[in-house]
Amino acid sequence: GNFQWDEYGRLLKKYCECEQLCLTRLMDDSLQPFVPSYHGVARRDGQDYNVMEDLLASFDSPSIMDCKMGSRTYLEEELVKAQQRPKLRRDMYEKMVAVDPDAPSPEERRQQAILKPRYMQWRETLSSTATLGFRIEGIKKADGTCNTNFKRTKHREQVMKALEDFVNGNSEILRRYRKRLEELRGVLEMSEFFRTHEVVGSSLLFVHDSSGQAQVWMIDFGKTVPLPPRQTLDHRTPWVEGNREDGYLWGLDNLIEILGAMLAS
Ligand code: 4IP
Ligand code: MN
Repeated sequence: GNFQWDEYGRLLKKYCECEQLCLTRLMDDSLQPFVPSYHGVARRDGQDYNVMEDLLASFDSPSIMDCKMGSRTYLEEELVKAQQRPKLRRDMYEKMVAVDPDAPSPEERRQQAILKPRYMQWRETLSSTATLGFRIEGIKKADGTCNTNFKRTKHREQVMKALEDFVNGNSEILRRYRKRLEELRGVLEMSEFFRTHEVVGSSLLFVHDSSGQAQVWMIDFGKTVPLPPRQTLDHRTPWVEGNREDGYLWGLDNLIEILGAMLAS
């Protein structure tokens, strides 16, 4: 797969230059406590890896959730590429019909293929990405159950139900997650890195265990790219093509608000 571990128990993730640049910069940013420590590049059997802290190492049978943040899951440059030289994706067509046989247009059906932005946008509107600015990608619970079947988890109530199940109804864990997310939001609003990068396809990793510790980290920076000099984002303004806004903080606001509503009920 994509991951290995080294002799120190650190995580080896298949090398990506974009991710290397981000992790390197993040080590010198105020966001450092919210990302895995980065330990450089290692080579194994001819393959390069980024070496980072294994965030699960200090947990005892952890429960884990991956939330993909933002209102857009593909880079603007991928949109430009798809316009300049369209590449038909049969694999994405197949993933689409597996979820909804009626989703392809007549033309897509004839081609048995679709463009990547079209697939990504379809995934965004099917899930909560377009309406809430984040989506649950997967949950693995301490009891070993694993669920990646959240492609149609779209509405606030569905998200709440999934979160409730993730914490087994434990409101103390929910409270700790909310506190950590509020801290993260405060740091994001001040971070130089965050202000100057388009953050797409990045996730928040939620981890808790029966000892009661509950943590959240930012992970996956394969599509987090620096903006041109002097350009900045607020991460809340709605995206229109060209403004490069990613909706990350808008999604985090919604997620925090949802946790608050769950705690109030
Ligand atoms: C996947 O779709 C995810 O969106 C991937 O994003 C994306 O990788 C894949 O694009 C796309 O097929 P499903 O989740 O519906 O399977 P992530 O890596 O964040 O999970 P990219 O390359 O955009 O990061 P392709 O082009 O790699 O297939
Ligand atoms: Mn991811």
